[in-house]
Amino acid sequence: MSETIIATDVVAHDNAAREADLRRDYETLSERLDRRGIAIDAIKAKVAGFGVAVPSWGVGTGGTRFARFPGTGEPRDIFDKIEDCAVINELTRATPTVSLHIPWDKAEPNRLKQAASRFGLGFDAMNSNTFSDAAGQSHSYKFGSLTHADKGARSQAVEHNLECIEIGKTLGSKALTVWIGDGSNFPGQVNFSRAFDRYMDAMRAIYDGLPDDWKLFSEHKMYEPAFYSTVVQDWGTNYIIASELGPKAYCLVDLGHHAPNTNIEQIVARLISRNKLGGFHFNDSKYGDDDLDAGSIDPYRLFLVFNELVEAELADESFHPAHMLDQSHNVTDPIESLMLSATEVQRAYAQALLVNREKLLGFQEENDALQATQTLKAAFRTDVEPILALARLESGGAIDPVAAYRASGYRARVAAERPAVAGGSGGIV
Ligand SMILES: [Mn+2]
Repeated sequence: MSETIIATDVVAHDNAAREADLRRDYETLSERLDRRGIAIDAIKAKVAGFGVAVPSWGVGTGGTRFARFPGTGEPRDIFDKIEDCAVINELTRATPTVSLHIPWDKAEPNRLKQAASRFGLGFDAMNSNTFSDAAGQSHSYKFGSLTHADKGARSQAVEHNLECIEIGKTLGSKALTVWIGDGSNFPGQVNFSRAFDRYMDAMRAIYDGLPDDWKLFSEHKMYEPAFYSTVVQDWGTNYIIASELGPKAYCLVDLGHHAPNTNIEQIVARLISRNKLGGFHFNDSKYGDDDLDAGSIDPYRLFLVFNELVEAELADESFHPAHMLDQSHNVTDPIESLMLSATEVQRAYAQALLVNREKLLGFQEENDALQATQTLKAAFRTDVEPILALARLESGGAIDPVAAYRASGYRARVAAERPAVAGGSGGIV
């Protein structure tokens, strides 16, 4: 039995005030779904089995190029971060794993493993960092890492990725995510082809160090920190990388790493069709890589992405892409944002499970555009909150995670234990 951080009586007390209403709402929804031929308990079981990883860097307050306004009780180190992640999972029962970032979270691997297993947490993909310089490293990444003109810098970046794999082996991780900040700020600054050739050589060296049961995720991003060109700029380049590296290499899609209005769900479908979709970094955006909370701006787009994922899951039971949140919390309590974001991702999944795929196929075959799109809308419009809330309750979580969290006084308690830090590690990848 795992330890809990939030007192169980606090959660039980908050749940008790909401449970009768929840059960009535669930019963009503059950009747409505029954009329559509959908068994609500089967949807609930799938939702209960759905997990999304929390990034260790997400529990600290984020910032912009202009400023960072620290919150209270911010985690001082990876062990505080793991406790914050445990709180998120305790209340939502939707985030059973943590994704680490090296070197930010570097600590003795067995201590990390113990700290997480105390709360029943596991580890998701390892994330390397060659987009900023760590203290004491020989070569700077100011002008690139895996694609740097200098072989010494490239080798150092490869070695760092191999070290992340070693740490991950002890932790029980099964994937390495590589995102590089390499690119250029001026036309002519780098040669596109030479930079990509160097990237592929470096990635082949990392791929060769990957255990057989691991996956290598490459993550594309169209701009930032380089503002004229990035080396892995879009899904096309990402697909070339994953295809050429081999069967353990997959593409990772960060929802924020595309131009505004890009049809991301179509990119998802393409990658699925070639068995190269490795996983997601969920967040939301309005203008660029805004790293806003998942589902906060365009929940319909999140639903449409899950519509593709559910289609793939129904066609192939072994289809299990990695799910992780990757967002920056600048004006909210990161724990509250991450709890709600995990719930939003679950919600999109539940709604996508409600799509009547037989009807949809019929409308597509008949070229009935209006009814086809209404079939999707019917699923999206369904308020699945009672399904999510009952799944949480039955797994030992909170019917209303934010209410239970606020009632627990956790933030005030850790604020007293953790002195405020002016800088602190943050970061968005
Ligand atoms: Mn990302």
